[in-house]
Amino acid sequence: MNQPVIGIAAGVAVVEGGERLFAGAGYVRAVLQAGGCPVVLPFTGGSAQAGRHLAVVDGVVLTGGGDVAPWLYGEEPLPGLGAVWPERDAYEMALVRAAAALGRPVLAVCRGLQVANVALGGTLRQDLGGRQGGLQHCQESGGEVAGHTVAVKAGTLLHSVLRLDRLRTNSFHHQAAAAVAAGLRVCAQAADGVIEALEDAGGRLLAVQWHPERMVAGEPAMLELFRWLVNTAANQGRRRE
Ligand SMILES: [Mn+2]
Repeated sequence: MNQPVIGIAAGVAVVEGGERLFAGAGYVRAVLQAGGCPVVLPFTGGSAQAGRHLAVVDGVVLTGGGDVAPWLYGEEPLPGLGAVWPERDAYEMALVRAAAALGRPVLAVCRGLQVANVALGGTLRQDLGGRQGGLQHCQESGGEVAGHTVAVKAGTLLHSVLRLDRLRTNSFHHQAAAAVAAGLRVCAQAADGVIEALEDAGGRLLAVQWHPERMVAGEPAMLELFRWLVNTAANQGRRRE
């Protein structure tokens, strides 16, 4: 196939009272650099749009953003929970399930890992903040700066993509996966045990808790995640006549 089309799930911000849907330029550039054709997927039409969007894209990037609503994994809100945006949660969870049903590849980043885990039946830690013995997972430094170390498990898809046993990543999350969804497995962890990456057994979902799109310039392995997505989309995307 020529250039696979990669849908980038839109983020949301309120600017001067107006709701804006956007894609971080880092995701767009990383998809382009990996050989894909990026398009932005708005969540506004709700979960019904997810299937239609997958009819026009070959692969998906789930992007960073706010917290996942805890009632989606059966919990009440705890004091450390941040702002939630239920409309975005509903769309992205439908997108994950529809992509899994169709076998379309998904690269899930930061919040995207949390969305994917919840969509497939897992749960989250609502707030890592201040845990005894915990590492700094909300770094003060910029996204291009590598923070804590992540250990990558041998024999995993992630290991075959990164070709590294360990790497230092940026870290901008205060939530993390708790119970891992059936069908997913842990493929990387930080030294404090926090889950830093998940993957599915079928090789169609890679989810990382860090932001690879912000480290592409300084760490070549980060682009490999986007290359995996684009190459898998070229093989597993929409059927071409
Ligand atoms: Mn982290």
